[in-house]
Amino acid sequence: MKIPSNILTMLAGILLTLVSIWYGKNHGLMPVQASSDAALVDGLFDTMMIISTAIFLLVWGVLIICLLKFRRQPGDETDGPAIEGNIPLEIVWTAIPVVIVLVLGVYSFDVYNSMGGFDPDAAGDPGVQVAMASEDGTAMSLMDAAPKKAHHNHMALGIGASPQNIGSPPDLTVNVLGMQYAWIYTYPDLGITTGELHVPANKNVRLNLKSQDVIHAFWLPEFRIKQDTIPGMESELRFTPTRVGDYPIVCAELCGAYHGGMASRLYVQAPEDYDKWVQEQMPAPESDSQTAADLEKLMAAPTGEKRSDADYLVPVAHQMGLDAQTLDHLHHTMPMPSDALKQVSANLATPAA
Ligand SMILES: [Cu+2]
Repeated sequence: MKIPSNILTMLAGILLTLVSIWYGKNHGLMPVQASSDAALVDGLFDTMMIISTAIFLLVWGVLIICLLKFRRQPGDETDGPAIEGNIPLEIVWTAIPVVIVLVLGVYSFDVYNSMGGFDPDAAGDPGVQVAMASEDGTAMSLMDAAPKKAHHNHMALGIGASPQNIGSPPDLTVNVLGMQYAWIYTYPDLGITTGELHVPANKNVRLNLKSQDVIHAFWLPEFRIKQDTIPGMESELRFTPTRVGDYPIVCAELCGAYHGGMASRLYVQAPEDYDKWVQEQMPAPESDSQTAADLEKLMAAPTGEKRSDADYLVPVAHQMGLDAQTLDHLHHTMPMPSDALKQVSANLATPAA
C-alpha cells in the first residue's frame, strides 16, 4: 500500500503543529508566575516559542529529508538540474514572516498596554513624588515629607496603571532607590526604610524608582517586569502580586564592580502577615523615647553637659590629619550632612584642646 505524498505532507504538517504547540506550552523556561502581568507576558512568549519551534522543525526537517533523499547515488557523475528562481515560492516565504511579525507586533502592543505600559498620565500622577536631590546637590532625603510637584510634560518611564486602573491610586506606594550596590526601599506613608521589599498579596503596588549614582535596572523575574533606574529621572513599576512567597530582586544593568551582588528579595505576604511586618518595622513610641533618653545619657560629657556631633568628630579629624580647609573643601564638593561638618571645621579653625 502506498500513501500519496500530499497526505503524508498533511500528516507531517499536523504532527509538526501539535509538537510545536505542545512544546510552546511546556518549555519550562519561565519561573513561576507571581503577578497579574506574568500570564500576559508568558502568553506572548509561548506564542513566539510555538512559532519558533514550528520554523525550527520545518527547516531542519526539510534539510534532513533532502540530505537523505537527494544525496548523490553511487556512480552518478552528472550535474543537478539548474534551478533558478521561483516567484510564487519567494512570495510565500516573504509573506509568511511578514504576517508573523505583524501579528506578534500587534499582540505585544496589546500585552504592553494591558500591563500599563501606555498609561499616559503616570508621570503627571500626584503619586510620582519621589524624594530628589536638592538643586545644590546636598541632602538626598529618602523620605521627602514635602514632595515636589511632578512633571506633566513627559510620558511615564516604565509600567504604569493598567487600563482598568487608570485614575485609581495604588493600594501601596514604595520608593525604591538604586545605588552602588544596594536597593533601598522607603514606605513614605509608613515611615519605614528597609533593605527588603514587603508587599501584601493581591494589592495594587506602585514602585517609584530612582537611582543615586549610575543606571541600574530593577528586575523582578517572577513578575515579568523590569525597569531601569536612571539618575535624575523618575520611573515606575505598577503591578499586582498574586502569589505569596519570596522572590529575587535583581539588578539587571551592569552598574559596576559589585553589580553581581546587587540583589535583594521581595516578600509577598498575606495581608495579616504584611501588617505584622509593618508593625515590627515601626518603632514603638515608648521604647523609642527610652532609647533616645539612654543615648542622651551616653552622649553627655562627664561634666553632664550634652556633647554635639562636632565634639565627637573633632578628635577623629585631628587623628586623620584633617584641617579646617580640607573639611571646608569636602563640604563644598560632596553631598554630606553639612551641619556637623561645618561645626567640626569651625572647631578645628579655632585651636581646640
Ligand atoms: Cu546595579
